[in-house]
Amino acid sequence: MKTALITGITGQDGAYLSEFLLDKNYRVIGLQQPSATPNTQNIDHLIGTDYFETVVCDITDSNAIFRILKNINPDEIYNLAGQSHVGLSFDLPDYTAQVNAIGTVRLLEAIRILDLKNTRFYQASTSEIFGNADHSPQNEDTPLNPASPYAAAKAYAHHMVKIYRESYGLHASCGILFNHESPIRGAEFVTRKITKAVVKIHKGDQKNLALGNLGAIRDWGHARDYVRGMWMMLQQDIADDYVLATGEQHSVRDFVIQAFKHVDINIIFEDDGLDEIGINSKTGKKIVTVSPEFYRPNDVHSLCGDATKAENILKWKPEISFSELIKDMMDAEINA
Ligand code: NAP
Ligand code: F7E
Repeated sequence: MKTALITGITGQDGAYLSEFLLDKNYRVIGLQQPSATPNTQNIDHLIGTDYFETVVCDITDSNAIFRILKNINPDEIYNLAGQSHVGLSFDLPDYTAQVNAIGTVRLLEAIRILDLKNTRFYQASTSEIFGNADHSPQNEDTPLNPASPYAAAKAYAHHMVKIYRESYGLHASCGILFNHESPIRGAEFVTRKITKAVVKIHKGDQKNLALGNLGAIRDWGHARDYVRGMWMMLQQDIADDYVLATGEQHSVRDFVIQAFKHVDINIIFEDDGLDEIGINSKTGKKIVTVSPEFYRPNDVHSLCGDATKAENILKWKPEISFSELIKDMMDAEINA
């Protein structure tokens, strides 16, 4: 039986990856941030089941990382721990670097110094490292041009993984993942914020949804497809970096329109910039507004991934479409 160590076990990807690996008969050990009130809602259904356990460890604590890696000597490490909110990284640049950049180096150093020769390492890299790229779609050769403290920290980690792979022969791969969502996406990310609000507005529990940059365009996939790709990367004989993406683009505004359709509300947008509003075409009520509060000091306006390399080498392809993603998120919200 193989042992996988997952950092960021309580997050969206940590939970889906755990389910995926347990199905493949792995023993899964998750690192969980210390907290007086642990945030375990995404993994509560796994706690207490066979071959699943969690260990308390903050990714900023080198000694704890060394001790845990020495004890476990895992076959695979998936480094998913992250301060993952791009907007928040502008307020917390120091902490974001400690977790997203140096946290990765702590793990790489532990593997190297403890001489864990059979341990394979996955790094949660991100499309944000491309920033506002000058060509589209983006692939593994696109120059890095980070536009936020989050992206800069992830770009540093991305480079360090390559440096450890080339300098010390570590089996270490970066998954350059474009946005992926699900019913358990954090509520502070735009897709989940929208699906939650749409259901509340439909039920009459909320009047209005205030958003930021409605014109931002993303390549959104489903987290279930992307965790499968993470695992596939670590099954390769030779470690390498891969883009995982759908190659399809939608704006935040489009996501809003599609989500409201699920509750039979047709929404029409009028005006632009901070004055843009979304109106319920039946009632004439204003249900979407724009607030400067949700704008970032610098935003990535458009991202689109080219996953040809993953398709050719890993035989990975996303199986869940954009409309199925929205349906999954909306159905879960309605049933919650
Ligand atoms: P997420 O839901 O925000 O999960 C992040 C996880 O990291 C949580 O378990 C969190 O713990 C943990 N964490 C945060 N700070 C930590 C620390 N100091 N020590 C230990 N654990 C810490 O993010 P996700 O969507 O699952 O994404 C997983 C990883 O992929 C992240 O690194 C993210 O930056 C990256 N990524 C995500 C996407 C995407 O679209 N989802 C795309 C590309 C890359 P708590 O639950 O206790 O906060
Ligand atoms: O924003 C715009 C916002 O916060 C998407 C993380 O998982 O994916 C994620 O980063 C877009 C941005 O995700 C609101 O300005 C408008 O342009 O959902 P998001 P993100 O920034 O793309 C990447 C790949 C990661 O690696 C990250 O970890 O939507 N937007 N209005 C808004 N965004 C938020 N959060 N809230 C709004 O009200």
